[in-house]
Amino acid sequence: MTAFMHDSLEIAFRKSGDTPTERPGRHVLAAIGYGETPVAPFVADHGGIELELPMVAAGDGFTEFWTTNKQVKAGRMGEVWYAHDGEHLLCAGRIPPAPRYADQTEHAYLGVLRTIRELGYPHLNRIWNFIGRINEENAEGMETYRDFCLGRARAFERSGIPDEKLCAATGVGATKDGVSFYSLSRRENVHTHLENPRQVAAYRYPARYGPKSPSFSRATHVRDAGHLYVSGTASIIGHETVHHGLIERQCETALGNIAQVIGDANTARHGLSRGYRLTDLDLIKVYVRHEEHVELVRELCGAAFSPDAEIAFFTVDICRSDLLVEIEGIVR
Ligand code: 3EB
Repeated sequence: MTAFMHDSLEIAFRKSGDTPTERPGRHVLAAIGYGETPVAPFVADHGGIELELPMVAAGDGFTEFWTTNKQVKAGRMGEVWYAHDGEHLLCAGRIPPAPRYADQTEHAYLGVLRTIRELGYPHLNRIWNFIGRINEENAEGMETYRDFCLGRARAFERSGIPDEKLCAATGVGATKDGVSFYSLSRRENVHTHLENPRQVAAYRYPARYGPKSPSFSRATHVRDAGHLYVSGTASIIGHETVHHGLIERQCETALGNIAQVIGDANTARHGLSRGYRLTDLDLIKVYVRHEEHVELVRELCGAAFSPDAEIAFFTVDICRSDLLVEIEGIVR
């Protein structure tokens, strides 16, 4: 149940209710519940931060534990909660249910970008976003995902972060209204952000997908740790959704897109010293729009990934209403 990330940072999926086994010399950076009810971040008794994402139905939850071998400091800067260990910084926040999200998303992201700068961990590895009612319209008739993308893009623009510095991300639905997010960043700039030659960069998607494009790269490689964080990946070729209504084909296309991003040719193109295969991925999350597709997706993923990989499945909406499945993971 445990995945060692490198000497210092470790991420593990655990069943809800399991308390983290106290191991000498390990400190909790964050305990992130993938549960039923949203809980905004707070500093917990273990000294790290805790939050709960509304991502599952009754009883199926789990907790993602982030631990480190260094002392952790946790606190709050404005609306952003953080925990850091001298090398890694985890930030988290929650936007409560609202009639529109652009302004509050911009504010929340500006808060994250300020926090990573001021605490001295300005280089982002990875961001996760969980967006309630993601495919529903806001008070102005704009789809919530597009509304969210608008605020996020404005925050990166206002902070002067160019597209080439955008990191890997996930943007998916949630089971309750409101937006929850968390990020991981580092003190050192040891990052390479990867694109997929089969896909248009998300930050260059044409305007028909929304007033501002999604702000993320397809994967982020962290040189010293040797980790590769793979973004949420779906059945998109170029900028278009392919295989409308066909779950098996969409799942295979998403897996193919990941294989392409992490494979020898693409990693070499980005200057990395080696490439990876689907069987190198771990800490995998699979988001499936329809409950009745989960069994088939579980089979396809079971065949594609290593039998030793941690894989969690969620039934939530995906950012485009024609997408049926999205898959992410980490190579370590
Ligand atoms: C895509 O490729 C599918 O908005 O942060 C994947 C990963 C997707 C991250 C985000 C969206 C996001 O466009 C959707």
